[in-house]
Amino acid sequence: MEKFQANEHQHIRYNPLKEEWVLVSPHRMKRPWKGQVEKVAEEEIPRFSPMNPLCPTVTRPNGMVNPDYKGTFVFTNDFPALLDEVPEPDASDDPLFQCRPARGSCQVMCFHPWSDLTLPLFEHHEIKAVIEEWVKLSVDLGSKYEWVQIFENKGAMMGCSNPHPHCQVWASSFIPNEPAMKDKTQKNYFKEHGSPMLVDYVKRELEKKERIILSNDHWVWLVPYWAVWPYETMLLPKRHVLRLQDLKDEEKNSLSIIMKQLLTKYDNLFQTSFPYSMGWHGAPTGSYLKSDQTHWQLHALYYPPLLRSATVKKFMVGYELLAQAQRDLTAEQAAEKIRSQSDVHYKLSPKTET
Ligand code: H2U
Repeated sequence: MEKFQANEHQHIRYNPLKEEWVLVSPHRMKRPWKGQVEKVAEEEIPRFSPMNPLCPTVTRPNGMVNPDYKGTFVFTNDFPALLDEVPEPDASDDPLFQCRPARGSCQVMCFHPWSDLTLPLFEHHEIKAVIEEWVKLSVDLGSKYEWVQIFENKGAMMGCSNPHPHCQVWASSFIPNEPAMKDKTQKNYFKEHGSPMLVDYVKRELEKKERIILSNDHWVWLVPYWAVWPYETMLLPKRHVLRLQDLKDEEKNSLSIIMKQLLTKYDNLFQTSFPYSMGWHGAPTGSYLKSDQTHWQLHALYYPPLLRSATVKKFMVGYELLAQAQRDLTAEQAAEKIRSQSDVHYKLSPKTET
């Protein structure tokens, strides 16, 4: 029998953060990737439109007028999923009908006044301004709520309703499922090993060098060993950092640099404005600010849906919905493909300007 090779033979991999397995079937990738890209005609987005409720000076449908903002702009979501003051249900511990009160606040954050600009085409100082605003929201909302979820849905494919560069922040009185599971697993790992799981993980990945896409003095961008989406990645600090607000100024500067490189490579992969859902996970806030959260490590997650081209996406259906996630391309192959992309954005590359 042939010797096992991870890039050839099927196997299952474990995600210690979520206690989940993923089926990897690289033999289905027999056909070598020829790098062909199906280009899609990119929609012309006006820099300003009086009809776009995220643009400066526009009156939103609820009658509120946006300021003539020049950098970032944050406002309370006009259609929030979480409100702060609402009647509360009685807590129920019936094992089949458990219920708890939920309070919260939803914010929308515009990254820039221009609708036709995406993050990889921002200047570094403009990305840094976005990072500073994330820190501010994390501090302000975190003083009141147990969890502050910063997330960006980019592209119509991810259900984003508006091309204007923006993200959302939902803060809640409860820790949602994903971070709650990560809290448990990181706590257990810390108890057993005496060090934070993701700090150890980054050290091991830096030694192995199989899934690293980019790294700089302070940050590592990699495809996690247990990635589920074809081009799923994680962005982690090299130092042990609990929350966004704990980042030093030089770490925020180098985050803006690696984010620009990361998003440029993503866009170059299929020569399209790469759709994704991204977000930050760090130690919980609110009442947790007073307790020891050493087991946590700050990290960002990027979940892009694309599989083979600007139009062919991966569907999490069938086996994935009913059994467990499955992928063909290995995490190592995905890392190699992203790594090999140019650091010059395809829209700025002389080749594509003809
Ligand atoms: P998405 O594109 O990720 O859906 O984010 C846009 C958010 O902006 C969305 O949650 C809010 C929507 O509720 N919004 C307002 O609060 N006011 C508006 O006038 C338009 C959109």
